[in-house]
Amino acid sequence: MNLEQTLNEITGKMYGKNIGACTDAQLYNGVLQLTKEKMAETPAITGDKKVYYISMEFLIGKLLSNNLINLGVYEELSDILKKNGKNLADIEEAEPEPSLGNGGLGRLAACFLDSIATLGLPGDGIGLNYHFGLFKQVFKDHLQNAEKNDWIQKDSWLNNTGTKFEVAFGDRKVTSVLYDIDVVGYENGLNKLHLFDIETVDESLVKKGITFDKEAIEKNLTLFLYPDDSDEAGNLLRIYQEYFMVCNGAQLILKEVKEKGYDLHTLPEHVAIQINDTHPTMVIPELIRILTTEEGFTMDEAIDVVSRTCAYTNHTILAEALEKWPLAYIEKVVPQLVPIIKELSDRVAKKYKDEKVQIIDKDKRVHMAHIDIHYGYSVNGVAAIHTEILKQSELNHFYKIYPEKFNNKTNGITFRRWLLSCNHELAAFLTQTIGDGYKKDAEELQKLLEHKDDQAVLDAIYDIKKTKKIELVSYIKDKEGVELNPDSIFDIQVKRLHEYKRQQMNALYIIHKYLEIKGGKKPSTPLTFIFGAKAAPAYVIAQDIIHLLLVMSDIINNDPEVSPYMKLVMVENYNVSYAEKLIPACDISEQISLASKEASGTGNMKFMLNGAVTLGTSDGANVEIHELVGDDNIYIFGQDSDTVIKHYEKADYVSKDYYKKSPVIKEAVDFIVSKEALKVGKKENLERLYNELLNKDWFMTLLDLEDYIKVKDQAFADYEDQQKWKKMMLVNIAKAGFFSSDRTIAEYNRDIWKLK
Ligand code: CR6
Repeated sequence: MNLEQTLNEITGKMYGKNIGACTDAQLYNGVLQLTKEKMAETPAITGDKKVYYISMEFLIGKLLSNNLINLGVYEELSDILKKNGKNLADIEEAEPEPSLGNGGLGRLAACFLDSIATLGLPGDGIGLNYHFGLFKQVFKDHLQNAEKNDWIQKDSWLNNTGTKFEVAFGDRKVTSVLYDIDVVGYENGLNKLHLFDIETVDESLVKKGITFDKEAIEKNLTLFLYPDDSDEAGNLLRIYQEYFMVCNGAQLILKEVKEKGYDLHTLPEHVAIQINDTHPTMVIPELIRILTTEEGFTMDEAIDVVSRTCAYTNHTILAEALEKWPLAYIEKVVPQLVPIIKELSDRVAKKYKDEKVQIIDKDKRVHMAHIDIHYGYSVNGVAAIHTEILKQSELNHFYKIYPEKFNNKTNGITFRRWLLSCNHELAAFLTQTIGDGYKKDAEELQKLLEHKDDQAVLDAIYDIKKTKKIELVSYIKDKEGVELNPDSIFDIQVKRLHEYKRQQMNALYIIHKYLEIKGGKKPSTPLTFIFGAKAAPAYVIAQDIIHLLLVMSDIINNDPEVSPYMKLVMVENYNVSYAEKLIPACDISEQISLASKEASGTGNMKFMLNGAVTLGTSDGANVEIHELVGDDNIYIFGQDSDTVIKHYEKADYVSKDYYKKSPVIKEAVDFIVSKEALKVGKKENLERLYNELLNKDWFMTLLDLEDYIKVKDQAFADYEDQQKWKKMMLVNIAKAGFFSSDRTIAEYNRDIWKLK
């Protein structure tokens, strides 16, 4: 049976209709079924040794388009649907986006699974199946509201495996259920994403917005990703979730190893466990617990075997994100781990006197990262500069003990999703120009450099950008009700909202531009500023920044004197699907974190690959982008990380000094609490933000603001020179190959996992 006949048979059985008679939603279900059948026929990737990537988040995004591409049937199916009067893009719209991640770390995990399978390496993900995942963002009265994100439908990518495990907590025993999502490599075999759920989960527990009874663990355990942890109950719930994940993960791993007939003493020869940030750290003491209590290992043996199996990736130097759980909390949730954690801590204390490397500190808090570093065999950062900062300052005390454990793995992105799927036009054009070798070997994108002076190629790249801008304009009109001008410059900042990422600095630039236009100085090409960001519900200042952006968009877009020259839109509920529409349409990619604070960033790579030019600080992977494209194809501004780290060490940064010194800064900051802003916005939020900037400004917005304005103005001026801009676009695309997650995963495998 050919693909068309099979699909007709499926829709016939499901709805009693042929393809042409189905609605898009029905067809989505039909194509889902078809794709799942195709995947089930794909051979599993096997081998002597397997990697397990354990992560609290897997921000996988919609899967249909990617799976079809990886299975090699996207074009064929698209044609079949067209023949039947249907459009694959419309059908993709019907897919709900899984809500299993938050930001870069979760998206990275998803890109990695794609690359692991694409490289033909045996490797599965282990995580949780959150029913409402990360909240859905809704704007009301210029404020963010959080609602539950009900993404799981009757038919979905989740397959109930029937596998169940018992998980014992201090105060209760629960049973898990394992759901799997198939992960198919690009023209390669099949791995799995294992998502554990709790048998007794109860969605009806959620009452208003995202509030629920935090103590009803049996019912709430897998409802939300990162439930509010501003109180003790929230913290405990996080520990319940983390232990639930690793206890299930450890049981699954050991079961698979035993089924293959391997002796558990040889675990490191057959298994590598990559610990994605500190959340899965308890897998270390949990494995030790199982091996010593159930498998007859001595403590020394268990510690040795586990330490040679587990590897840790650090994703941040922000202290708030490096978990330190009070021992008393762990005692309450998983008392059985406490003796093991104490044993691990005692062994360290005996060997090393330095307080900075202890596992349990004087205040009886357990430093999760310290467990990973002492009892794992590899510690990696996620971009060159980030790893250097870990070695030289953040984790220097550990680096001195274990220099051989430290290594860098600069992040990457899967080109299947971030080029082939989200930008069919560019992918097709690249294939036509340089052949399709780049699809398997991303470095082949460099062949594009041979066309640097080829006018037809330069024009085509520019035209594709225009096409994607027009598509985005219509999408945004539909979704947000704002009319944008596709002939304007699209300047985009999309990422989680956090002060270190400095959306507030971009907002101050926008205020500055607005005031300039009001004063009669008009930009020669109109400007469009686009933001997308969710703020953690308990993060007050981040909410205030969203408020300011929404207030400014109201003021700017409704001012007939200003709106022909500039527009501002903050898109609602920014997620992976939105990113796939925004990134191909971007001219200028905003990567403006305070130097030293963004471990890597991965959005920066996605924008570059799609022909946007980066405006950024010397931070994270921006540094490597800069090295690759050279000074002429990027806009770098602001203080470097050494300077910033010194300011932190000496605590000598005073934002008010910058405010007083610079009339431009003062004018922009004062506008936040001006009559005009207060007429539209809320006094409480705007004043709080104003005070924060003047009196705290932990992430040094005002330090870099003037340079930011100068360099950004230069970028806008350069855009006028179309020829110059087209060449910059071309160089950025051509140099993006390094950021393929296939390269990253090949390095993880070469240096850390060592799978065949
Ligand atoms: N927020 C880093 O901040 C990095 C990703 C993936 C982050 C970001 O720079 O690109 O991880 N860190 O490595 C954490 O989530 C802790 C992120 O996503």
